[in-house]
Amino acid sequence: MKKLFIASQLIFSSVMAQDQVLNWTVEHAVTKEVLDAGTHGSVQEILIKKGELPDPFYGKNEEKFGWIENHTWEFESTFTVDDTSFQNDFLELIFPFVDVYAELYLNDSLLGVTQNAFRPYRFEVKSLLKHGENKIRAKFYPPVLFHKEMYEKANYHLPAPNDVHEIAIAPYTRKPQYQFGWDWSLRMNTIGFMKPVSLNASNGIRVVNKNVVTRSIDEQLTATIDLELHLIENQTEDLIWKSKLFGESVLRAEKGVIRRSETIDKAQLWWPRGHGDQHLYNDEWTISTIDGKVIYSSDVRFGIKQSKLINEKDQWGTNYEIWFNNKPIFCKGGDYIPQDVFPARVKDEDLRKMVEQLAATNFNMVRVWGGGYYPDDAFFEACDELGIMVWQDFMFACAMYPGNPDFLLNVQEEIEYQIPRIASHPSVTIFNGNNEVSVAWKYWGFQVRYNIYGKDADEVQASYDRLFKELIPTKVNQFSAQPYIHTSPLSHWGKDEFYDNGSQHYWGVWHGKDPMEDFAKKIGRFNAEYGFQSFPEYSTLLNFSTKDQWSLQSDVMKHHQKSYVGNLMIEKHANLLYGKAENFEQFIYLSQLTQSHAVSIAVSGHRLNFPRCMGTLYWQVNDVWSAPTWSSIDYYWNWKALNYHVKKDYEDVAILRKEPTPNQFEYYLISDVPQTFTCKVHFEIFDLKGKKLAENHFKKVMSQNENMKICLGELAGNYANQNVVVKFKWTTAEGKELTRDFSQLPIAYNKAGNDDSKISIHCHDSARKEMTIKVDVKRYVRNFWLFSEKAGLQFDDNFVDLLPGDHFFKIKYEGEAPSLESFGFQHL
Ligand code: BMA
Repeated sequence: MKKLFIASQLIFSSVMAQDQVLNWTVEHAVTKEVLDAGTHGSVQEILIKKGELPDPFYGKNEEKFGWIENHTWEFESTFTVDDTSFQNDFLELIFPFVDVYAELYLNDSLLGVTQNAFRPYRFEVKSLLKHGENKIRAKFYPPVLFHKEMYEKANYHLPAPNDVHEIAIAPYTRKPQYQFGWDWSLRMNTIGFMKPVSLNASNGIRVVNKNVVTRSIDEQLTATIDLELHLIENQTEDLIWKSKLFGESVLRAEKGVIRRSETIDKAQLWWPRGHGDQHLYNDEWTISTIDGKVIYSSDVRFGIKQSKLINEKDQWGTNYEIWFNNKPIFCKGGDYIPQDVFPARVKDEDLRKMVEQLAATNFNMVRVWGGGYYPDDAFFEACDELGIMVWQDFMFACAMYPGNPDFLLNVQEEIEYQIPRIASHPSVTIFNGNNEVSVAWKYWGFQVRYNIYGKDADEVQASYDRLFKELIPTKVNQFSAQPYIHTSPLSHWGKDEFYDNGSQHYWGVWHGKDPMEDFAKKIGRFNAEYGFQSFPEYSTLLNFSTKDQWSLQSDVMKHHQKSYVGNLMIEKHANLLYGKAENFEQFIYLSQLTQSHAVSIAVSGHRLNFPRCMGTLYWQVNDVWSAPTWSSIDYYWNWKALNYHVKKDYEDVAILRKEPTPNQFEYYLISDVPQTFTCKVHFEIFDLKGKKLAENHFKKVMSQNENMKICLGELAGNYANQNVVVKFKWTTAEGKELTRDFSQLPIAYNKAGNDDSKISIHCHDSARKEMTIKVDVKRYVRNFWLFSEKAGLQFDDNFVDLLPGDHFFKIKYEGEAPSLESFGFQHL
């Protein structure tokens, strides 16, 4: 018998006190060696660990991994079941995340074939288990092998433009679509168990999901809620359900769900951050048989809230508004993709850290994009605690999907598990059927490219309707009270009228030929994607390249750029804004400034366009590997310029700037918060030598979603559009003071100036792992970027404009302290 672990959710009153986590071996498909495979992790990771394959992120090593998909791989585990375990009602093998086609055999009997990485597989195996030693075998068929025959015989191939294999079968396969290749990801089609497999013992009932659904909240704040337990098999006996909050009730399951409806007076509601508290109720549930035997018990945390989507005709076109507890909310955030190309490497603490970073960036919403996988509970729990609304896509992206009965049944089983699990979190705000599938079919030339016409085209369209307009919404309604929309975006980019209707993914600059300024002008009603690529910082580059490869022409840099548009698009816009870079290091820095500029002008355009525009989510928050992409936080947790700047653009009470024509600056005070409060604004104007030229202050009563133009011309005489620095200080509704500096210089000003800036360690608290770096600048510098060879440092601020004098950067670090020599800087 291999290692024993206590599973986190111990099934109550099992005779077998501990659930067993299985340890695996895998037979090398070519050499036939038997390799240790641990509790979980892909074949690819096992071969890396063994030393047979190198780090796939490095250089062009990705190319060394393709052969793995041409073989079947066999895993095996031997485990012991003792006699007492057989006294339990159920002995169950639970496979939470099998990637993906695997024939499973227990003691040589076929248990089943797993066909979906997005749902757990559970097999009740008591009758198949032996007293003593047992053996389980899993034979994995990579998707390409599994579908090859069907693919070769098919009349037409479903469009899957991101799948880089010649046998492009991503849409037929229920596993993370980005692993087939994406424009920000290498292809890494993992094979194996992405989470530990365990043998669990339980008695009486087997619970799959526990869920609390808010059905209504009236004006007196009386809420009606449903408490639900989803069971594997229906239970026809009466059961006693004890709840710490709601007392005892005798109930029976119907269609596999035990449900009780309750009311809460004076409910304390859950609100997104910035709009109220994130109240969470804690309950304890116990289920017993009528003669008092406890068969299940669990702690339950839930929130009371209602969200809805309003998507109706209005004066501008068709709106797209998220309402929370009956109030419209302006949504600010970004699109989240998986945190690694290897899902088995992502731990709960990584998910939590990510959500903490979103909160630190002043997000109130995150969109879980449909080409990845459904996040674990730890992600949603952190969103519940930190007040981040979740827009949850179903896992379909940028391809056309089958609609035959087998495929629909496969998806049905996936979503019957995922909908109640995900919707039980109060932070979850809206479900969306897919990413860009509808616009892809209409506008991406699929019919011509994949030769799909007539009856075939009708079939593709009918499959879309069955999946996204029938099956998924029916299940969302059955298992949740969440709003649902079949796709995002509802409107394509391109024609002027598109921007007036529904959700928008604005790709006119990156995928079209629009000028950069259009980010500020082409504003959808809800902007669920828009963005621009940049390169990650030097320490990240060094993780995949050597300095002699630091050029856009090197094979390694080309290999890491997965967008068909290529690195030239970054170079083109960086050159237009800042002029040609002097060297590659400067180009990296300018690429980040260009990206940040693009998103920043979009965000102020979007926020100031309220109420016509009700949301802004930039593409993309994070990365699955180290490469130039649209991310604002790189694979090693380094914030790019974009993340520092968007944090300021997303403040609930913010000062934003517009530049309607070059070198003409307009400042706005804007507030999203529900409180009406008096905002005190103070500003100072300096020349570039640091001499104060003017200052002034004013008070303004701000109500929710109000914005006010700050007329510098009136308040500060003729400095309005001069080459000066404007420093603002203002108060939030809680009385906190915020600051933001703006420079009114041409954007590329001073790029080639002399550099006599100096940095030194000002203080260092090694116990708290905090350090302050002093930066002494002799002349006015812009976008001063302090960086380090050590990855993942948290700077209080960065990419800031500095007047001559001393400035201080506060840094938090993990592990070893960075040395002074590890730091460097860039500025304009
Ligand atoms: C949208 C996204 C992603 C893609 C991005 C950049 O289509 O949904 O599929 O990575 O644009 O091209």
